[in-house]
Amino acid sequence: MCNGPRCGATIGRTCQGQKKDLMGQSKVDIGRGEKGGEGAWGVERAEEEEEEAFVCVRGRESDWDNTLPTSSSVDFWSPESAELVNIDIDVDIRVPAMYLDMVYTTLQQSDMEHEVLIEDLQSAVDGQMDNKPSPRAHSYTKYNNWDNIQSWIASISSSNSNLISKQVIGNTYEGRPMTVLKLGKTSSSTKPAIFMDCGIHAREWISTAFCQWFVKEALSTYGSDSQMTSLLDQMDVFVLPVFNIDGYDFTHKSNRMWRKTRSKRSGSSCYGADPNRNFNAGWCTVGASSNPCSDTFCGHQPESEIEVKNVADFIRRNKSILKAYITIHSYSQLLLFPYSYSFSLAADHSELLKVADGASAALRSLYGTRYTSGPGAATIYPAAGGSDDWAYDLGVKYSYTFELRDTGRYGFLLPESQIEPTCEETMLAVKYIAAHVQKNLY
Ligand code: BHK
Ligand code: ZN
Repeated sequence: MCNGPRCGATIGRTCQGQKKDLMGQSKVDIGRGEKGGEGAWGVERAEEEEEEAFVCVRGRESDWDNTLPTSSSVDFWSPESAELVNIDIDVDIRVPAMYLDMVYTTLQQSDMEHEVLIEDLQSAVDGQMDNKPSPRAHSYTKYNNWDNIQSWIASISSSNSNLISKQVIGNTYEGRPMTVLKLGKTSSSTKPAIFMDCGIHAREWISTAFCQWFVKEALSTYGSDSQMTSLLDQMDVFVLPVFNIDGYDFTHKSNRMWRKTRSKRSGSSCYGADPNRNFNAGWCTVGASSNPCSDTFCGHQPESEIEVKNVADFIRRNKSILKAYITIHSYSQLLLFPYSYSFSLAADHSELLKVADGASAALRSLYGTRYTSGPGAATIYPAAGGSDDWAYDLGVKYSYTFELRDTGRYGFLLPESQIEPTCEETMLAVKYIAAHVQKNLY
């Protein structure tokens, strides 16, 4: 119930019975810096369809009363009032529609960074009230949050039990289950297999969208697409839909630009390590940082990140059947293969390059999207501790890192309207690699 001191006259009908819940929603879509970083402020235009349209914002500022003459007209959610605002704390306010222009202008004139949390409070309120388990259902053409992906994992694997099964390979640092989906026609004999993961890096949302798309496509084209049918008849494809679940969840709830895991060790105030620097492949020798606050922190030791250890253990356990390792990142439109930790060419360099070039051509055939293929060190930058190098050195020959769309126009913030074309073209490349693997089992 709305029982705060400001419930009633100044807040109006929108708040009635809703204030606490809306606070929860106000955590969506914010992108703040790390502790001690520059403050962020937020406000923007709301959908002014109704008088009750508001925006909800979050930010930091030290001097509210001086910089925001409208402070008597805005609703402080956190802290509870303008007087309680301090340096370096987050400030959430709700701005009634009629004050939007004024507040927005003030924020711009005083050069305060700001982010909109809820553009249309009324629809957030309406959405909350329709009593569904999740306000935003799973969709293949949207960036689903972890809760929706988790429900999707449960439902897709139970509704297609002839072609799909699931297996928890361990929990994340924060205790979320890491579930691998196994796609393939059930067979009495052991089948060779491909392992694919998405979402090693939390902010690369198109990556995570691709694994869901792949699973859907595999299930829906088995029996009609001859290549998919043959692939799933002869091989199994293990899909880890979200590798770095804690980080992914954090990008939905707190910081859209988070990359690393969310582990924490005493001795540093910073969180997480880069999972793609934490594999035991030339670990931390190049292109990685030993500073826990860095975005490319290699971790305290190889596989210090539980997510990395869980995946490495799974791959080691299945080493004898795994013929290909595919990891999906974004962005840059690259198809990389070993090595990244060294400029040395892989023993299988020419075959890996030939397959990568073929896959890139297949991808390009759909919408003309151009990919560059090559070994990681020479094509992007030398970087040790990557999953593809580690899998390759373990003996998984066909080891590839995709960097999906785009080349920087939107970067990590690729619009949802590009999910479908990106996934469709990427399917062609992945299927090209899979077909080669299938024909060249070793
Ligand atoms: C790929 C493979 C091995 C090492 C590094 C990379 C590049 C990748 C990274 O880990 O820095 C780029 C990236 O996340 C953006 O997706
Ligand atoms: Zn990445």
